[in-house]
Amino acid sequence: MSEYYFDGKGKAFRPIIVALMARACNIHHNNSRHVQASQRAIALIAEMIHTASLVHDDVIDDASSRRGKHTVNKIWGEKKAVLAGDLILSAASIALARIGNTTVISILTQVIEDLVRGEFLQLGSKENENERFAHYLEKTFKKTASLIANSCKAVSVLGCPDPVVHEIAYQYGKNIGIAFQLIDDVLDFTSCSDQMGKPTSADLKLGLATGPVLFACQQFPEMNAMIMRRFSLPGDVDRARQYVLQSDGVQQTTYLAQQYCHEAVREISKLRPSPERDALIQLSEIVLTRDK
Ligand code: GRG
Repeated sequence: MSEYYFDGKGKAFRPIIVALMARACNIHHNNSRHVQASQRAIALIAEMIHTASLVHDDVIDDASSRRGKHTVNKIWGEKKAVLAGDLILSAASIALARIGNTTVISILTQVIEDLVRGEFLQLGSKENENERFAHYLEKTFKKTASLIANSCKAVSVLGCPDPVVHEIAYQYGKNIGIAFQLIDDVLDFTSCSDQMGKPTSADLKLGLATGPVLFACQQFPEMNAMIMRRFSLPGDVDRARQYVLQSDGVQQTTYLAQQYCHEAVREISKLRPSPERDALIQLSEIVLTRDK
């Protein structure tokens, strides 16, 4: 059950970023093979934490499909899915402890707290319209960007003693992570289930108002009541979807993601030139143009 998602079918977005960031930082310092092996372990640990959170997320959302196949909870039931997620997280913790660096341990355990707090933020909603967007961005950071930001920071800490480099790595990961989630929220409206490997309009069905809805609501204030009742009345999901598609919500969310990507590029450009730094710049383009 724990091995089920390690089938090479995920995008491996996090380990790719982490491996590139490690090499981009290593340009600033001469590193041993031992350090490089520890950085590689961080890339694996990041994907393991991600996978554990997907398994648990699917239990919370009662999801039936992911990556074009049945979820762990759908096949083996909720109890075993929770334990399978725990087992993946345990394996990640053991691998993290083996690296033997307490700074890196605290950086990556912060991610686990953020993931759980992000999930709690998603369970709640803000009644005050002005607080909604800040709440959404905080949830987005905690659920998605923290893992990328802190894994980037961890490899920079292992690879180079300069705190300026650590901050660049963190800021790149944070900005690219927020952009990644904003586009994820756009794709929930614009992509089809076959492409995504999971049902679309899933967020509305879960009662969630993401970027496209929050922007659409500025144009169509009548959406407010639907947001407040978490799209729970019959027809709410379809109506909200129509409002979003008639509004500029998708374009505005994409524009916001572009701003975060620009910021990520501005940060990473402070590192010394390297092919890996260029790849990280290119990756910001891929985040914006991806369709799954
Ligand atoms: C067990 C660590 C742990 C956490 C529990 C359930 C929970 C708290 C957190 C959920 C976090 C979560 C699932 C965030 C969504 C992040 C996201 C954008 C997932 C999709 O990532 P992709 O597109 O997926 O990179 P692939 O399938 O390519 O790996």
